[in-house]
Amino acid sequence: MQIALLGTKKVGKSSILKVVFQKMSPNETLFIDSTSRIEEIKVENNPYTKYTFVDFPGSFEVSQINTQDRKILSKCAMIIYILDAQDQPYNKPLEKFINIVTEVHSFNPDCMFEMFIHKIDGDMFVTEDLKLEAQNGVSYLLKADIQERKLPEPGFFLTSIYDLSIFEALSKILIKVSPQVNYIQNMLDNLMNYCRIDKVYLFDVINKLYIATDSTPVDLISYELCADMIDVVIDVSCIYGISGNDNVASAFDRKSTSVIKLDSGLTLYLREIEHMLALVCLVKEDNFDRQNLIDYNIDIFKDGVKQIFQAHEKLLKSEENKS
Ligand SMILES: Nc1nc2c(ncn2[C@@H]2O[C@H](COP(=O)(O)OP(=O)(O)O)[C@@H](O)[C@H]2O)c(=O)[nH]1
Ligand SMILES: [Mg+2]
Repeated sequence: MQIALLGTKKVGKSSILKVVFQKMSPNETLFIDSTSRIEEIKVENNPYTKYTFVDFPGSFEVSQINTQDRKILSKCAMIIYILDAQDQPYNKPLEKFINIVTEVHSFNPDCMFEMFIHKIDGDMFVTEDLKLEAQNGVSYLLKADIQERKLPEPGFFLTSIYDLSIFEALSKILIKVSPQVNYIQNMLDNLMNYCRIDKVYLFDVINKLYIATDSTPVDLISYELCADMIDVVIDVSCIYGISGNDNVASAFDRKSTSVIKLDSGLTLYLREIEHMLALVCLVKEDNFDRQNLIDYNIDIFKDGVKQIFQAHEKLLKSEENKS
C-alpha cells in the first residue's frame, strides 16, 4: 500500500517519517537536509502491515506534474497533506492543497485525502481551544472550494513530533486504509465485553502505532500509557532477556507478556499476538481477578486474527497473480 506525504517546504514531512519510522529523536530533525527528490520509506514490521511512504519535495507543484509523479500518485491509496500550523496565513498552502486534490482526484478517484495541521506545539497553541480554533479556521477556508469542485473532504488531525499526537494520527489514518481492521475491531469489542476490559489496543511493537482498537473513543492518556508499556517491556527484555548476538527484534517473542498495576486502580496487561504485534489493554484491578479467563479469551482472539490475516494474504496473492 502506497501513501504520499505532500505539502510546501519545511512543513515537517520528512521529520514525521523519520521520527515515527526511523526512531530519530524530534530534536535531531532540526538538522535534516531538505528533500530534493522523491524518497521512499518502506515499512514492513510484520507480514500484515506493509506500507510504502513517499516523501515528496516541497518544491513539487501539481501544475508541473510529470509522468513519474503521476504514476506514483495514481498508485497511492492515500495522500497526507502537511500544513505548518505556525506559518500563517494559510492561504497559499491551502490553495496548493486544493490544486493537488483536484488533479489527483481526476486520475485516482479512490484516493483518500487527510490533512495534518502540524507543529501544533507552538506558543500560539497553548490551549486545546486555540488548537481547535486553528482547525476550524482551516476547515472554513477550504469549505467553499471543496463544495464547489465536488472534491472529497479531508480528515483533519492536529499533530506534533514532540508528543504522541503524530503517532495517534498515523494510527488512525492507517486504520482507514486497512480493509481487515473492521473485523479485528469487532473481535476486540467482544473481548472487551467478555473480559470487562476498559480499553484495548493492538500495537505494532516496532513503531508503536496501533493497528486496531475497540470502538470506544481513543484518548491520548490511555494510548500513551499503553505505548509506554511497550517501551518498558522491550527495555527490560533488551537488558535482561537477550544475549549479545541477538537483535532487538528478539526482545519481543511469543512468550512476551507483562502486567503492570498502577496506583490509579488500573492494570495494564500486555500479550504477544503475532510477530511484532502486541495486545495491550487497560483493566480495572477488580476486573483482573480472573486472569485465566482473560488469557483464554485472548487466545481465541489470537486465532481469529491469524485467520483474518491469512485470508488477507490469500486475497493479496490472488490479486498479484491477476495483474
Ligand atoms: N515545532 C515543531 N517543529 C517541527 C515539527 N516537525 C518538524 N519540525 C521542524 O520543521 C523543520 C522542517 O522539517 P522537514 O522535515 O525538513 O520539512 P519538509 O521540508 O516538509 O520535509 C525542521 O527544522 C523540523 O525540526 C513539529 O511537530 N513541531
Ligand atoms: Mg523533506
